[in-house]
Amino acid sequence: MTATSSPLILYGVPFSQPVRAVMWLLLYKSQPFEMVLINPGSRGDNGSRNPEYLAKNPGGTIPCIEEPDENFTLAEAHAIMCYLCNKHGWTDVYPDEPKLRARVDWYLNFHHRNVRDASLGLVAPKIRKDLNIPEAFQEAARKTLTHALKALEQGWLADSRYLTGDELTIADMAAYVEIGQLQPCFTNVYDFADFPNVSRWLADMQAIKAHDEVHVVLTELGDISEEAPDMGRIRDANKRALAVLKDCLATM
Ligand SMILES: N[C@@H](CCC(=O)N[C@@H](CS)C(=O)NCC(=O)O)C(=O)O
Repeated sequence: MTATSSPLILYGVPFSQPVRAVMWLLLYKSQPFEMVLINPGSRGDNGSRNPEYLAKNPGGTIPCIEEPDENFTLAEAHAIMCYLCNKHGWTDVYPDEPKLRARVDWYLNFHHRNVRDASLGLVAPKIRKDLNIPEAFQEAARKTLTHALKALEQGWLADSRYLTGDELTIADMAAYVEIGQLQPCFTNVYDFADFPNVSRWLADMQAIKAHDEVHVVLTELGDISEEAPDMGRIRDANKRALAVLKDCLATM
């Protein structure tokens, strides 16, 4: 008799951008996993600030993964994606040639406090009213995002199809979950007219395997540009996304 192994656990909610990046990699590679709902910022049961979760990820953020059979947990979306690629040998999306890999790592480091500010400046103020993000912070984050998009437009995406070359990598997934959420087909909170290369890349990314499954939460939530959604709408969008994910995992 062979012992059955427990699947990888991904903690988080589909609305979280870094959680979506990890979900996308796993679905793209058809890697089975189980998603366990953890609410960001909550101290309650299933909250990311609950002591039980803090024992797994002292930083109290989602995503976090756990390999129960190996007694291993890991947080930070980019660390998780690199680990999974290293573990499974997914060199198509995380090349092992040193200079190609370095370009992916370059983007993954650049992402924080640059592209990541898309959420702080444009999405969180509408979705997380409880955080009371000051207008000055929002404005600074919007400026940071626009500066980062200029770097993508004039640098990363000026001469190549994807961020680090002509092949898709985890850098593209990490970037798209932030930038892509702003598009008119989702939250509709940013005008990309000044960024033709970024717009072309956004369209290309929509055709990547598992894009639609990963973004169900945003399709469900819809346009938030005029009116901030209430908690019920956000909860329903997350629920629907989890149901679609469950179906998707069942057919893998
Ligand atoms: N650098 C982290 C950021 C994770 C992050 O900010 N997650 C948010 C949800 S999108 C979170 O867990 N917030 C809850 C909190 O900080 O209390 C990563 O990439 O994993």
